[in-house]
Amino acid sequence: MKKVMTLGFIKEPSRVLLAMKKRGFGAGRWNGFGGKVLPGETIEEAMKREAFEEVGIEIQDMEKRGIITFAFASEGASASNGDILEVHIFTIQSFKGKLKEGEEMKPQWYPYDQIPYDSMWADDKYWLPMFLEDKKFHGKFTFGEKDLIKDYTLQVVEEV
Ligand code: UAN
Repeated sequence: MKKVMTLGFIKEPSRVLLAMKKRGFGAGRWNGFGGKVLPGETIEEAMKREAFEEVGIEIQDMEKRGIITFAFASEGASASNGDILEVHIFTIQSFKGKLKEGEEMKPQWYPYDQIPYDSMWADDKYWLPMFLEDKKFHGKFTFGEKDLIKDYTLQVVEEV
């Protein structure tokens, strides 16, 4: 089944906000914040809702920077066999409110040269550097057993 998801990062000139996922799919990994788009919601509405629920901020300005499709080929992978996740990745350029830790996410700033790639999804080390350089991109990653990448494609694009 295909699930459409959002993933947002707040980026400053030398640091980026990551969040530790405390429960559910991807728990124990640093990532952006976000989640599933609900029926009747636009992707942007879902990004705003998740930002408020997970780290307590009200997004005022954001821009889509990437779309990555994840396929899970093996039953040993984290999602069910055959699942496709289409993740829309946003940079959050301005927001209101104070960042807070919630039940699902613990936010923390990381300097660009100290990103904890070993505690993130295996794909992040491929596309997050592009994101931090303000590139736009499309990608597709296939995961096999133990959440290892079996193959991938990743391109810089003019328009997301
Ligand atoms: O960065 C990610 N990598 C990510 N963010 C949300 N989801 C569901 C993600 N999945 C992966 N790799 C499978």
